[in-house]
Amino acid sequence: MKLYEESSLSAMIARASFWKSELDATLTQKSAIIRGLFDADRLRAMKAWVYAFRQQHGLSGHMPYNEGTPDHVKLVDKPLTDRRPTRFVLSQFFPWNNDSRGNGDIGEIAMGLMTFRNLCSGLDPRAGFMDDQTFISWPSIIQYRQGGDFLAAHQDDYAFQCILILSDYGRDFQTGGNYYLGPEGHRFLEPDLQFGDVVLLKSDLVHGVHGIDPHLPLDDSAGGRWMMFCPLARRDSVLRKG
Ligand SMILES: O=C(O)CCC(=O)C(=O)O
Ligand SMILES: [Fe+2]
Repeated sequence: MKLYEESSLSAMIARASFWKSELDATLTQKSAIIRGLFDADRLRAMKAWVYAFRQQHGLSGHMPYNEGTPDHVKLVDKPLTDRRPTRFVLSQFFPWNNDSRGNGDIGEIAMGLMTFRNLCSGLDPRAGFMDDQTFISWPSIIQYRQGGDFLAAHQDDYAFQCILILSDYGRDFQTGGNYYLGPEGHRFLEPDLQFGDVVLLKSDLVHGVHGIDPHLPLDDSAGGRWMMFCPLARRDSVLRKG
């Protein structure tokens, strides 16, 4: 793990070629953490907004993704026999709902992170934005609830993953959290993470999330482990007509 303390995402975006080579060198075998980019109260307000959205709308079933899909929250629960076993609550906010949803800051925060991720991955800065015909990317907020929500070890498809941490190990939950498999084997990353950190992981680094407080009952509280990221996917593989 390599820690960078930075106070401005736009300053980092302005020096994207420096950050690209710095991260290319760092991320081959370990993760990077960028600390200090966001005001904690701003992030807490965003998290509270997402939780309130879920209390108001409830959990939806699976729905096809297209440019009419509403913002929604769903339980993702895939058994150990699945290709990517996991269990968590996923809230998704799509760029085509920007005008109507009034969800304040999510789009703004996500756009900065997406731009930084794109530039450091060697992609067009607007890759995944609404006007990109090839890729689509959208803010997704995950809550791993107490009672054992988890994500099995996996690799991702795209350049690197950029995860905004929205909970505190030791306060919001006591056990579990992010790990990766480095050259020396298993590396439990979560104790090094703080609320507001941005974690960068190269997509071919094997990583996952150990079960969150599995000794506690599953509940509907706002506790547990929270993070935001923006999946980057090919439009034609995600968006379906109808
Ligand atoms: O929650 C995390 O720290 C990791 C999430 C992750 O790896 C993913 O969504 O692909
Ligand atoms: Fe991942």
